[in-house]
Amino acid sequence: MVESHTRRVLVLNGPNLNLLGTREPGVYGSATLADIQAMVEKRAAELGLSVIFRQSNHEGQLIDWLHEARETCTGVIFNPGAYTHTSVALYDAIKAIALPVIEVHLSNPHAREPFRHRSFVSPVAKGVIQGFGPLGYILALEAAAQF
Ligand code: CA2
Repeated sequence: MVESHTRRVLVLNGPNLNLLGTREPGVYGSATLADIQAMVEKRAAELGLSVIFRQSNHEGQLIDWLHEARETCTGVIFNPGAYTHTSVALYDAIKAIALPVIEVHLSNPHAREPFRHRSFVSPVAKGVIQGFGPLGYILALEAAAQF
């Protein structure tokens, strides 16, 4: 169990987000994932939060990290990438860990192709922030600092 004074947030990133800043800047902006990590770590320190920042292209790895967070973290900020729109396994994992998960998207999936309009994560998320680029991660941190 995490002690009450410890606020540790897992910031989890799904498939292809390692490519940020290299392609499709019109959709995802020019910041790299390393840039976002630096922004998040800076704001987290100001908020007194400790942060674990991770990315994987593999669904099972994301699920293993969510399970691990149950023991080590007080909340999760999660950009599940395209798995958002496909993964019953992520839905089950988030439900199982019973931690507040804030779903974040750089773009606004509802302003894009219809296949991005359904999220398997939103029904089990505490809240959703989308369409604000990297700022979304910072807004999610502000929320995570409250629980
Ligand atoms: O807007 C978001 O953050 C998304 O989660 C990004 C996913 C997309 O499948 C979701 O619908 C919305 C895709 C991430 C792909 O990232 C790339 C970055 C650079 C170049 C190509 C892909």
